[in-house]
Amino acid sequence: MNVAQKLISSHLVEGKMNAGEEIAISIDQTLTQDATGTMAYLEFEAMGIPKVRTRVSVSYVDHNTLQSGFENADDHRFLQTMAGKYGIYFSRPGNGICHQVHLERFSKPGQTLLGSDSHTPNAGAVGMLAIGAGGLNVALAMAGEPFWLVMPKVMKVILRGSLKKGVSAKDIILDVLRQLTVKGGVGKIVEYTGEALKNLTVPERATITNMGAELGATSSVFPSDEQTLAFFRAQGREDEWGELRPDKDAVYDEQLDVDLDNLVPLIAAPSSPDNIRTVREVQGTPIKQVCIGSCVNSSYADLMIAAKMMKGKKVHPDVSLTVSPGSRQALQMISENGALADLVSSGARILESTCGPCIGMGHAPPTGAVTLRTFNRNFPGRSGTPDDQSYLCSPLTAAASAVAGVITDPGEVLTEPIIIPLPDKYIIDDAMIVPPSPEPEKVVVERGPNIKPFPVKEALEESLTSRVILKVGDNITTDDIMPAGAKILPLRSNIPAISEYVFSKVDSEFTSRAKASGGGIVVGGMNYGQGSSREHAALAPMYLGIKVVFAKSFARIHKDNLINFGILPLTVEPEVYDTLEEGSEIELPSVAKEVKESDRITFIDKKSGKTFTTLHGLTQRQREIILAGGLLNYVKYKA
Ligand code: MIC
Ligand code: SF4
Repeated sequence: MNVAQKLISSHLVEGKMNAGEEIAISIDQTLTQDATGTMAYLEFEAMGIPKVRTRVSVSYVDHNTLQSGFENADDHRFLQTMAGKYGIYFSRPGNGICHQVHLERFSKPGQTLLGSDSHTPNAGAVGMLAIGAGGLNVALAMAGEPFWLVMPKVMKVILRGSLKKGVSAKDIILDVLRQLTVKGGVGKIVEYTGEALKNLTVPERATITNMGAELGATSSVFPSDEQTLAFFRAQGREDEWGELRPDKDAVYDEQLDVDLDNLVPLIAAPSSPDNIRTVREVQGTPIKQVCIGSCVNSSYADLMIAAKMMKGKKVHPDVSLTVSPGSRQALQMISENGALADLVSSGARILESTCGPCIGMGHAPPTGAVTLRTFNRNFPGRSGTPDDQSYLCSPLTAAASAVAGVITDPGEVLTEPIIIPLPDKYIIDDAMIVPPSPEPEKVVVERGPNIKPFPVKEALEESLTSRVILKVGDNITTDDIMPAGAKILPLRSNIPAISEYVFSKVDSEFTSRAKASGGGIVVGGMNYGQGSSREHAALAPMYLGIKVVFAKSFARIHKDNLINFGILPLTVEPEVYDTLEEGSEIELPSVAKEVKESDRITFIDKKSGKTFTTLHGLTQRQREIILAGGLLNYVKYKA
């Protein structure tokens, strides 16, 4: 078996490990972050279970920390008191980004992790099976339920050779994205092997597994080997380490090669993570902003690289450089060894250890400006500036460019490679992680006025007639469906309020149209709903009465979220997509019966009078969820 198969088989509770078949796996650990966590805990609370049934569950606060009003502060209190009451560790605001802290302090080879954030596969760097999912799935996992997924194919990525001057782990994953695109990982686990692994540290591996989310992959994983042991030793967690390697004769479904010897610095140009160029191709482009940080490149080593590059130099006067450390540990390390002073004296603006500019929580770039980010997503407008020109690159490229004021190939300015060895010992201080309360019965959950109950849907109607109120193209992201940023993110625990912003960046009239017509249908292209795991991108449309989404194909997490909230995701052929128009009235004459009994759904375009049928592709369990009107109803019904 390969590593992915070993992880799945040791957690398999239902189904067979044949690619494409539905399976259920037991979940050892969960993580949530504040932006998805408030909903997830409200959902968990509704299940009436006194204590989480996982080995470890952690609630992080890292997305919403601006506290420009009472909303975020209320959410933080809610999350902390919920954690205390239900047996969950609480990582306080300021302690770091969930994926970075989880890797440092909680990850464990051989275990499974389900997180309500799409970059949860970050922890695959230590040989965990780490998967991103909607908050409701995570809530169920906390309640001890298994997680259902379609058994993925396993793709082997062989890393050969070694990294050269100016090239780093970020360039490896950018090369994989170049080869596979943002759709190339759908239905797959990407497993890394090859001789280059012996020199790749865990934080470097995490950069690679983290951005597997951008491939659309179910997860990404490395074996647990000597490098993993060195990391656990340095984290003072040697006893948590365990070995996990593929068998010598392990079989894989697909294979891809990356030759590190020939790799050059790469960059994702606006506005998709797979729009890959060499840095040289865009070298000399003037920039106005450089942001170093986010869950993909904010480790101690990443910050050290930036500090070494900036030492004795100044940020170019036209550039604003922000640095957001991934964790308090990383920040403590660079403050104690003096590297922070080098960054400060270079003119870097040091931000909190949070997601910050990655999710548009402050530091939006100027109008039309080029912003260079070590982040993982450059979807249009995500930075907070509607016409942003956002590029993704490594900390090496970012720092070299911050000094030059133009996009710069770090290989050309460095005289020798910068190598940051794994420290023998990280600073270990878990003071900002609050353990569950020893007296949970005494904890009172605090709920401010921003925290509203979540809406629930009725069972699926026998027949449906509704209008197409929006038609969009390929690769629509959940940032398009339910934007984030400093204005909207604080409303994550208030569905009525946040639903005012559904598709607001794509079509400012969407919500009013949905309300006027009592709901509607959305038509999308390929890879509909890529990106974030935010269930709000399904929950808020459900609140507005969206009943069906037709698309050429769906991204995994979003499709699950639609089903979880009773919205029927129907895949249609390109010819059918072409005939569906905004304003078309669509009838699904016997939708409930067909979901129940047939593998096809019939629908009629009332304008043209044409009748279509499409395979719904739902598993038995998904059918029952849709019929019940969503996963919560289904679980109640089962109970
Ligand atoms: C993101 O990177 O888009 C987020 C914000 O971390 C999301 C989660 C969310 O929307 O709260 C994700 O990646 O799942
Ligand atoms: Fe936070 Fe950005 Fe990572 Fe999402 S991608 S978890 S917003 S740092």
